[in-house]
Amino acid sequence: MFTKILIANRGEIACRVARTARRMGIRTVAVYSDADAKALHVAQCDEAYRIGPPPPRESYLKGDAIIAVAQACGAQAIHPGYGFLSENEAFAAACAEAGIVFVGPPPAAIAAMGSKSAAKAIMAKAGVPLVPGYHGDDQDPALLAREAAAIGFPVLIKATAGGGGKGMKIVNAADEFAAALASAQREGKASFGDDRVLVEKYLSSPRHIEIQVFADARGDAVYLFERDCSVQRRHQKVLEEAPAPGMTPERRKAMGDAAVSAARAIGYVGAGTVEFIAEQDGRFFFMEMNTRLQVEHPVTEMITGLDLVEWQLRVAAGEPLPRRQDELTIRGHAIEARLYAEDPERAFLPSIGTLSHWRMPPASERVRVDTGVRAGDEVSPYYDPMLAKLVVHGDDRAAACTALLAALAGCEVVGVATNIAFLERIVAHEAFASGRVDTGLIDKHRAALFPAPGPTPRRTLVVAAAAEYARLAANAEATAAASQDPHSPWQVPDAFWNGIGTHAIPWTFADGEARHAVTVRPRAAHTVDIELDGRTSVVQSRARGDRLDIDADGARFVATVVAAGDDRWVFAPGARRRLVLVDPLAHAGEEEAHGGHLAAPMSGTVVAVMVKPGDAVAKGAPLVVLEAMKMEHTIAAPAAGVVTAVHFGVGDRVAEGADLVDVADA
Ligand code: MV4
Repeated sequence: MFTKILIANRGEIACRVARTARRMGIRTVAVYSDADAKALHVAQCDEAYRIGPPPPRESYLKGDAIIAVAQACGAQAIHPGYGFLSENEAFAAACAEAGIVFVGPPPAAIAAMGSKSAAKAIMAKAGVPLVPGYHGDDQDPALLAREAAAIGFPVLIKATAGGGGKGMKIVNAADEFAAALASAQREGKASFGDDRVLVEKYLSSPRHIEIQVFADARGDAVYLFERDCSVQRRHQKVLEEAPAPGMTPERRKAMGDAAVSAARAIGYVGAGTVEFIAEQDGRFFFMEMNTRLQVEHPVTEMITGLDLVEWQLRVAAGEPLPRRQDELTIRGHAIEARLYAEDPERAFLPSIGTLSHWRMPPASERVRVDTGVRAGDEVSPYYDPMLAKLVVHGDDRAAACTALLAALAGCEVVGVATNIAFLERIVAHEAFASGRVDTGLIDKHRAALFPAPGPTPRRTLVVAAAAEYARLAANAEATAAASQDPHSPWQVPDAFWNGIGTHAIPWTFADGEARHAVTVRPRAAHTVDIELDGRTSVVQSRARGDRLDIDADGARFVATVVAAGDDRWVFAPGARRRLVLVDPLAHAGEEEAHGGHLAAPMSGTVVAVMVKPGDAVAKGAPLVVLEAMKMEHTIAAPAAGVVTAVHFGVGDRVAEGADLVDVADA
């Protein structure tokens, strides 16, 4: 076995690989970009080396630099994780050339699966079922149209070099074919520099079922059962589970055998995944093979009790597969939820910022949290916005769903927008709970999954007010403790007696457009009356670390309230909400002065400034263009006026909420 490996990746997967290596007594070497100098994966490895600036092209994709680090520090193998160099044939070959083991398949196996049509030809020969279709070399439009008619509409045109849904066109009838073909060819050319296409029978609501395979260098291969990854949004997986709902032992064996045949057909070694799309009646068809360890491998680990990274390292070191097919069994049910730094309310735009508060549910037999971040970390625009994977296990699917909802409820994130509430809605939705998943689930249930925000729950406001009072009392005590004068009234330690205890304190919390007036009256130490909407609640609260043990009218629960500026993030059972503490004095008079102040809707880089102070602008005129995660966002004038100030220039980085431009009313 290796004594030292280099991990050519970042984030959760680098941390996850390091964990297994450490357990196996293997020393670990991290590489990092300037954006990751203080990242968790760097802290968790035994050694770390800088490889370049933040953009992946200049760091995590620089194979030569990474191989040079491995050679210099004496690492015998490189684990590429997923993404980056993991499916790069040239990198796998360069490792071999440098005398370093690439923890992955042989370069030829990567190459064989790189082209969709070539992969399909290999699979057809190996007897793996394919969607009825044409994947030949002849790209004559008339021939393609005849093939489409022979397959029967609807058909799907796919860019041969494509992936992730790019260059895919559904064609419902013969007279739409020519235009759709031209469009798919243009997209293929633009995205991949390759305008070749294939044509397939279109399945309207398939399921995405993939088989985990493993092969060793002696020619043995096994399958580690299936994962159902049907719940996706724009080809981005959201929830993955194993086993697949409704899978029968016979179909599992048929798909497993087909996947093993696929692996054998290309001389595969290591961890791989064979993707199928499946009809509701159970018929399945080969889609593609991923020649890497996948993001969602933990659900397979949870149901098999195995460590796939350990298997990868053993196979890469020349050992045989640790188990035979007849020694592999499924226990219970596992589900993974991907937590992304993205904003479901803003078209899932990636959200960047500092994780000012970060709490994940505690790990246990049933809950696993794989993450590459910790409180205080910066979520940068350079890399994938996945923050963590929450993986749960239950005796059956219903138990796993329950465990996942509980785990999601324990997630508290402040500093970036996340998809946590969206995940909670999907898992709680009947379509998911019933196991009737397919790739159209999110679109089909859009209304339920993107509800308009409802009224602020009373509990949210009660908790926010109790926390505000606790904060005030704690400040008073801190002031007393810091006072030099032993006779100062501030020395009286009980907030109830030191002045703040004798007044009713009014606070207003904003939730979107709504305003909620709350009055807090101290009654005794740790006990207040909270009046809201004409009703009074008796609330006891005691701080425990950054949490509050609350008893509100006899209901006991634990809550966290995180203050960030005027924002108050409330996390309590059934409540996950941002309120804004409205300070009646702080912004007095501001309304007028900043009437036309325009704030950055997201963090990003200013890529264009169209105006200067003194310019008259019409309503809707573009003022500034921001770029975040390769998407452009134009800030327009909300009303006609005159520009009084421009606070940033082209190339400046701005934080969400920063003043960009001031416009005075015309
Ligand atoms: C399909 C299909 C329906 N019919 N092929 C999307 C990405 C690519 N890897 C394969 N994809 C699909 N191919 C035929 N003949 C539907 C999809 C598809 C899809 C597949 C798996 C998971 C999610 C999906 C979401 C939309 C479309």
